[in-house]
Amino acid sequence: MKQALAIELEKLASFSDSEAPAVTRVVFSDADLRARAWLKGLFREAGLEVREDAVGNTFARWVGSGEGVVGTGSHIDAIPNSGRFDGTVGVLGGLEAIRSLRRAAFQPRRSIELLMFTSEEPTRFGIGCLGSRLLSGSLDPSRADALQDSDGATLASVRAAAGFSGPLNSVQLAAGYYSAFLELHIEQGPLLEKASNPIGIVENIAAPASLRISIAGQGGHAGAVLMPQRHDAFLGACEIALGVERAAVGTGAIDTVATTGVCRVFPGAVNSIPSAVTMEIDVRDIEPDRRDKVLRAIEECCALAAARRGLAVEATVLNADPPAACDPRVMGALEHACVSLDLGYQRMISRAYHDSLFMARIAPSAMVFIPCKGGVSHRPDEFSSIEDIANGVEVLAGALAELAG
Ligand code: HGY
Ligand code: MN
Ligand code: MN
Repeated sequence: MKQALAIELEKLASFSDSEAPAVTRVVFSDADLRARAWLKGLFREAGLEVREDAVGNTFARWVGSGEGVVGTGSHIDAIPNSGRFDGTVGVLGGLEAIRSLRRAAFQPRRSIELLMFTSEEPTRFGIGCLGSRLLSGSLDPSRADALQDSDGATLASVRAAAGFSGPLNSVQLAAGYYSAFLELHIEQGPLLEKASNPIGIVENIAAPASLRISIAGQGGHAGAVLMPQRHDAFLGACEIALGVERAAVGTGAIDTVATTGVCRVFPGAVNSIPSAVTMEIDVRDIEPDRRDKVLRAIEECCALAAARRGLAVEATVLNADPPAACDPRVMGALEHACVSLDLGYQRMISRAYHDSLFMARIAPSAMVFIPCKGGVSHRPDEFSSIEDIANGVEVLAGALAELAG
């Protein structure tokens, strides 16, 4: 199993818009569509019934003998210049868990359905988990279709060009569609490796929020405009970025994090004073009230920078989601699998968000983590060993068998 899975992970990493070992696979890019086509072939080869919804969420079902469906899955889109294991371990690992149960002649009473979610990463449309938000009824379909990428192309036009048509309001799943949902994912943090535990069982998923900040200044000639006359949009952005850090550190809680991950300067010429800047800011905490305090502090910082520098600053909260609690019964199934496999595990929180954050709104859900080297993720040197991945697959298979049996 290990060798075949390692080869498949390698092949999936080859569908990328950056040089190996980095992976870039933005939703509905050509690399993404080629990866999807290849994976659907694997799903069919494994004897699964494949369907796609109007936003490209892909479902591969092993039909059970009775009622009910247990879901598992993750995403394959990858942020620019990132790694090959984030998300993909949950899709290819989920497929391998199903194949291993079929090889063992297991007969599921409930169907087992593997999902590949559309656009877990916020890269193209600014909001993460687009596919699972729509599946769980957490995002208004018309607002989703109107979301634009940095070229001004809407989700509606991009998904249609990728072959996904149909109304987005057909995506939401009926209540109770899944009796349980599980996601296998790399930890994207250092705790499992530090504790030498091969498995993490996630109890809570942190509450993510993101803002878009638009700053308009005056611009002008870098030589002719004297310093007292300037309204430099980039210097406003610098004040705001440092304010973001101050607000997060200022809560005094180690669980509060904030990042200015995007800062686009216009016109971007060395001899032209920046006239406009767009920033995207990511704020997270396991306590939503504390996170919202940081959002408010950032908005105050924007108003101050605007007043101090004679800028127009607009802050838009793109999303501010509640955290998710994982389900005790589903976590129990993961624990039972660890015990029967004699694998050490620990319960933990996920500081990264995942599609499970939204699946937990419509199904009893839990996540199983495996270690990643040095806790590194969202970087080309992201790495999980095939032994660790195989452990995660075996725990997932055991839990699926319990929940679907
Ligand atoms: O940003 C996250 O937490 C996830 O990796 N998209
Ligand atoms: Mn990610
Ligand atoms: Mn991920």
